[in-house]
Amino acid sequence: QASEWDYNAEGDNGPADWGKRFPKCNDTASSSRQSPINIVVDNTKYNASLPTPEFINYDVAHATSNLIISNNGHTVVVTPKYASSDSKAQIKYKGKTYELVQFHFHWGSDSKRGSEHTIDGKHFQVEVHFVHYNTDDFNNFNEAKTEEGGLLVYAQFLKSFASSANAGYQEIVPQFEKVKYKGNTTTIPHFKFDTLLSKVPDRIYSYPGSLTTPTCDESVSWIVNSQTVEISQDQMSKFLELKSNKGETNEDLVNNYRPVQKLQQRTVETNVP
Ligand code: SG7
Ligand code: ZN
Repeated sequence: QASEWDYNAEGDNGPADWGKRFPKCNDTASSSRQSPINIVVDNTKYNASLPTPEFINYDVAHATSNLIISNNGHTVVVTPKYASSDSKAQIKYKGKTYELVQFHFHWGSDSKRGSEHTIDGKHFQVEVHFVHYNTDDFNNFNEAKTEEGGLLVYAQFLKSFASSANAGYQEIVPQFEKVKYKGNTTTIPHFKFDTLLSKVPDRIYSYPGSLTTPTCDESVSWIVNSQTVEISQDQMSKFLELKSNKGETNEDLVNNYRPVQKLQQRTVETNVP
């Protein structure tokens, strides 16, 4: 099927072939700015005036709002559905305001893989993406998604290490069994999203990039938090029960990360010397 793509290196629809049907996914032009990338810490540039992202309403749990969790076959996406009077979660960064539209996960079958970004070649087992669009310059996510400066994605690495469950992720992960198959959806109560993040301010990496799935639009300002959050092995095991299809065959939804792309002419900035 022409619109299909997957993470399978062996087939014809895997990351190395995305560019054939989705030309923006090619990383070969010197001007290209594809994501994810490997962050080489020694090559990052300290910028003393790089602002710390400011999280707005990440500490609010709306009593009347729900979150929709769905399995789209590529990941599990969590989407806030706000009541009109609710204050929306936002990030302020470099003078622009970005509204959170959804967050989702990339993960691996073991601790040596799973994250999309790598730091000095090292993967983490899970990377969470908090996807925001620029509400100062665009009317909605779809208008912003193809445009330079349109999106901001904040990346948080997770590792399964702790023996006790992470309370923030415990709001979500036990619900995975209700969205085991592609197309499954459920709702849960709104909770405070700051419980999903390592505390800020901290060392961040900031660089211009793209969406990491087709159509790979080069519209994303990436902020990668260097600090990891620990979840329990039991919580990690819930990721590994998810399926990428509707249940007719047994296809695990796992290793849903794009390989790192060429840095080309870009510089990764950091806020800590
Ligand atoms: C995941 O990553 C989903 C996509 C998302 C894509 O496959 O979260 O979103 C939905 C609603 O399915 O695509 C346009 C978009 O947000 C790429 O996002 S990412 O670059 O942060 N990984
Ligand atoms: Zn993502």
